[in-house]
Amino acid sequence: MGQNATLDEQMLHLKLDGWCVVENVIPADEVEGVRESVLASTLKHQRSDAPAQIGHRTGLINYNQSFAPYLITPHFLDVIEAALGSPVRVSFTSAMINYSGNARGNLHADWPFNQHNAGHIPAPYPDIVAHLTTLWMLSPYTPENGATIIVPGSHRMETNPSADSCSHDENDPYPTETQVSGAAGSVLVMDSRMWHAAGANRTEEARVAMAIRFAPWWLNLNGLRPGSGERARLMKTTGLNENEVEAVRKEVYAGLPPAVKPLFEHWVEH
Ligand SMILES: O=C(O)CCC(=O)C(=O)O
Repeated sequence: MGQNATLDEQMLHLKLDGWCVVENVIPADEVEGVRESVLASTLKHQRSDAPAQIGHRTGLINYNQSFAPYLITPHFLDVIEAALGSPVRVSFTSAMINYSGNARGNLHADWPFNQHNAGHIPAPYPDIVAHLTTLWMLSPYTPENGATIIVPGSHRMETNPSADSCSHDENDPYPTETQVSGAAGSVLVMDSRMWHAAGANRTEEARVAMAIRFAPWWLNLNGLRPGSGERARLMKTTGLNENEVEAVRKEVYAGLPPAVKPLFEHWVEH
């Protein structure tokens, strides 16, 4: 489903199946520049605790702003706002470099539905769209290089493999799973409840991608803020760990295009 799919068609796909692909969010002649820039920043600021065979940088916006103008590509942002209501917030910006030989990941749903996180909506959770995961294909996504595995329709389950109550083992493939291929510059938009996993990279090339997640204005993100009292209390009461999303540095925020700023305003450092 591409740039020419109507918003209604994309929303139906997202509601019924839990995902859609928005094409040409980054134009074909600009995506290589963004890929090389994100790759360089990730290599420079690589998280030391990233899993083997994966280059990872959370809080990417602090290290690289080359992708920022594309967050407001109209035919992309329209989908996000139609699903979550307006105004929306960016909750996570992460770079993910899946190197040659990277193994298949485990099937999971994302924050705030992943039951391994301190901040999670307990399963069984309600059937509402509360968070979107968008995976930006900076390399073309193919079955060979590890295109994301999804289980269409699984967002309408009230649980996921991270929950003790779920009978499906997170390491087992699911019979109806499929991989989402796409051209570089396309974005896979998923309901964060949807069961998904990284595919195995059986090529010689790295698969370069970003995970940019979006929240509606009403979702509490404070548990992700390093040093916040709410985060400390959540981790203490659940005994679980939580992702950390570093605040957007003031000078980074000041340099963002004016129309992009509202997406990050809630997370600027105090
Ligand atoms: O790398 C992928 O294809 C999947 C990434 C993923 O599972 C995630 O960001 O939650």
